[in-house]
Amino acid sequence: MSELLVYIDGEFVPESQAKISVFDHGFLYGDGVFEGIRAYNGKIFRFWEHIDRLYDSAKTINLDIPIKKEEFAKIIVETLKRNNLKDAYIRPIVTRGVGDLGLDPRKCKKPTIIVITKPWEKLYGSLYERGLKAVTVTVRRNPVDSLPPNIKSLNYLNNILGKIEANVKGGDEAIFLDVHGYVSEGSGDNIFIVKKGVVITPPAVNSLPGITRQVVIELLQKLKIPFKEINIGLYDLYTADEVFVTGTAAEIAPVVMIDGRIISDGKPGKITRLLMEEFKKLTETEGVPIYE
Ligand code: PXG
Repeated sequence: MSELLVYIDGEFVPESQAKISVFDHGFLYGDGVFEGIRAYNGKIFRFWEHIDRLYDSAKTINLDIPIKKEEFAKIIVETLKRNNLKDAYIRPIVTRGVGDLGLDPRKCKKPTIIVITKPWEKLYGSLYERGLKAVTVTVRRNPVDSLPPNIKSLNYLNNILGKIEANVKGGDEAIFLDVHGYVSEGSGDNIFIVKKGVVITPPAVNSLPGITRQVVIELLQKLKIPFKEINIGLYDLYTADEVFVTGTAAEIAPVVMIDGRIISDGKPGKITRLLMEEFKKLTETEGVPIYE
């Protein structure tokens, strides 16, 4: 079988040869931004929302992506086409580019643009039926006035530290609190709770403004399910009727235990399951076609 191709700075190269310089500041300092996008059955889900967020992340770190959004989108579509993919995970990356060993970004003359595409494999396997066990972690989500957690940056050490702690504690996913003790998000997903028929998620101030999160909010409006965006604490998590996490990779995944507390009856909740079904329908109908 021939290798998949990766786009790097204007060229499509086989995966085994897809390499960047050791002087690239994306590698040296995690100085760059990325996205995680899905294509379902030949259609790219919420494509422009992801492109917009990529450019917003870049703007926040003062990284000027040297091509227009439309051109970037074309490169992504072309990468999928060359790899003959219909169901895919898409990873666009823009780094500060090649510089010297100093961290000054002014030494980096040209951002590096990379697009990796892979056939899709489900993230949590059987956990969609059984539900995830989550644990809160002692490491706090980056504060907004430090490294804003709203940026999808290549600097994911904060998330990885949380994930390591979850692994040690035997959790399927880490739940971060912010520096004030409010619930922030998972290591790679946003979090929702359901209490007395109301769906609640924290405002995306101390977390990534997830695109799946936004899709869920739209679904709640369509289904006329009451929804609130307010800060929540540990008490709200433990006493919720339902908890679920959302993300491009995770989609919507039920959480049935947090820090050893069983959520409700320990089974994925009714509203969670309804949202999972409705989300699936959307991914089957919406999206920007790859092959016209
Ligand atoms: N919060 C964080 C910190 C994320 O990284 C989400 C929320 C969900 O956002 P979207 O837009 O996807 O609904 C993410 C995205 C992984 C992995 O391996 C996950 C993400 C990125 C890269 C890898 O689980 N998540």
